[in-house]
Amino acid sequence: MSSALENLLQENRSFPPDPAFVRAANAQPGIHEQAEEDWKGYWLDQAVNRLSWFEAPQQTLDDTNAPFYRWFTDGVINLSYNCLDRHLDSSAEKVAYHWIGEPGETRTLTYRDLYREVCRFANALRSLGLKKGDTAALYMGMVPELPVAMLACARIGVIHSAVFGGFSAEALIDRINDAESTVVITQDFAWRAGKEVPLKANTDNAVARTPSVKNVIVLRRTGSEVAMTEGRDIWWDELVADQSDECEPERLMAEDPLYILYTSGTTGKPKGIVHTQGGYLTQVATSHSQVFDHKPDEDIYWCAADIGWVTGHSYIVYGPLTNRATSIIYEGAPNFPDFDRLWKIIEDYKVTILYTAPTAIRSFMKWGEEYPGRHDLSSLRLLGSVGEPINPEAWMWYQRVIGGERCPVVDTWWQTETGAIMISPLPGITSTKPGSATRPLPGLSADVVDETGASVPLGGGGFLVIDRPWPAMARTIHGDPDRFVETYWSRFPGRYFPGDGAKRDEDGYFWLLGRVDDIMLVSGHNISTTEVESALVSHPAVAEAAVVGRKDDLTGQAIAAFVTLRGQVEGDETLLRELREHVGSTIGPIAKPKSIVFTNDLPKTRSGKIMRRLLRDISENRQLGDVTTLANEAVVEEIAEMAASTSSEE
Ligand code: 6R9
Repeated sequence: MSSALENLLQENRSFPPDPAFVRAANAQPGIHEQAEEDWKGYWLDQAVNRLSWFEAPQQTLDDTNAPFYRWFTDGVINLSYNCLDRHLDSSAEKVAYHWIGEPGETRTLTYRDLYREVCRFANALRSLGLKKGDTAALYMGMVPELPVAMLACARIGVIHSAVFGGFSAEALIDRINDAESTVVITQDFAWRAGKEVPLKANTDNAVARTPSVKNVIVLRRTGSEVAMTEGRDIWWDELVADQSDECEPERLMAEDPLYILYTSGTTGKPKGIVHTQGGYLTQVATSHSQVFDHKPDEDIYWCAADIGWVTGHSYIVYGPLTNRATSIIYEGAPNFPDFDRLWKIIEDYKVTILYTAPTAIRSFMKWGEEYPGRHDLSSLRLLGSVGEPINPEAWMWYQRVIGGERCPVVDTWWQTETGAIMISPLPGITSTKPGSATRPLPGLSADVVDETGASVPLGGGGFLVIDRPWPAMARTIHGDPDRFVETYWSRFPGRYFPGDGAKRDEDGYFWLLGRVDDIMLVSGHNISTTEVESALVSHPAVAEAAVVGRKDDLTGQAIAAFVTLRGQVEGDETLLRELREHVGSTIGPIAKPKSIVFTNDLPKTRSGKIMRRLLRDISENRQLGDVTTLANEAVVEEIAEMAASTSSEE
């Protein structure tokens, strides 16, 4: 960015917390200020009070080798103990997970059940020779055995490296080789939208090119036939059959590695983000309690992300179990067998807290209100969002249609690298504004800076930075510490640069503006994709929009928009002109898209983020007229093809 980022979109709606909610909220007014008085002490208090340690830490932050920060270094802990053992006295029969298979079967795992399964599987891993410091790749769908495998690794100090079950064999190969995993834990097939995804066959293809792998453990999920390689492949059920129900948890140092999780961002080889034990669990447990206002004896909590992403690691497995939650895990697609699957689950299980992504919310909007309308959603009391900037219109729809205008909406900004939620409302404290993640959580600090690193005054936009360390921060990139420094710590020395643009309004609220790589430069103005997309989505005909800057002789870059429409709306010349005018009148003539393409779908990463880079390529290689109305099958097909062929991109 050559100058600060334009601040185009003004959003004046504001929702103060409901007094009844405030009275009972876990996080009470004043907590930000209290934490700020001694932020390191605040985090030590959270660590000691929320977690069970074999030896409680005395040390807070060690910054002697910055940016390789360390937290609570003298603490000794085991995360599976924190998630399981310590709940057994009071809550052995409490449900940890209600699991719903895509075809319709269900399972219930109490804390005692989960404890037993984890111990047995941990013993099984030990029986294969795995020990502290080894790495296991987990390539599974949304089955209870995935958290079981993660916790079993954590129990014995094995580092887990989960690879999203939607990834191809290629992506799996890179990740196994980079982490040098010695075992792959997978399943025969996974259910997805009524189809069987061949995880074992993909694993076979991968393992042919991953010399470190000695064993493959295979869970029977669908029961369809798979090839098993003698001496290498072992059925999960046979492996655990003779194992003991007890397994002594390993005493680990707070800074021992817990897991590696790969994120590719926009360019290059995937980065193996390394998280450690004590600091990670401290911040994940704290944020889970504060942001979702989670009450273990009252709530039915549902984070509808995939466990293979960081959101699932932190907010399906480690945070909720540490906080003794009862959670939902649903195996399959949200539109299977019909578009109301999620709403049916919420009604059936009386879910009180729902955490999902803007991309899902925009799909729900596109499918129409009739589907949530078929179900009683009155059990819900809080809604969360994560993964992308949430457009104000999607926020309002979520709040009204799903939340019945009674639930606070928490838009949570964070990353694989941050480990836990960083910027978010606290539902008993913060007045929310649709589209804003509001402000850093207690104990955390962030700023918006220009390219020289100077803080941008309120009302302006620029680069988001996190200007001091936090407990759940990534410790390094596996095998490439130089890249860790280069990617995150070199642009603004001493501060962490997440790669996102942001602005702050006059109240100091943060508005996330997407990846800085996506920012457009039109006639000398830096315009964020998010603001133009939000303006488009605020038109009643539009369900979803992606905009990119494409080369333009006149203006440097011109704004190219790709738009999907709601329900049965057809795109034509009239609508196209209307949309351009709508953007012009919402945020200003400078932001009017030069071209608009109506498509049935947008290319997304496997975690649901729009892949603008692909659209940019498409826009620059095609002669799109100044104003294009085409529902061009060729373009759309190409979008889909290109998206599919880059499946190794996160
Ligand atoms: C948790 C997760 C991280 C990137 C991040 C940002 C985008 C996530 C957001 C958001 C605006 C939010 N992002 N949450 N942007 N508002 N509430 O998504 O991790 O997959 O590593 O992605 O996602 O661009 O930098 P990850």
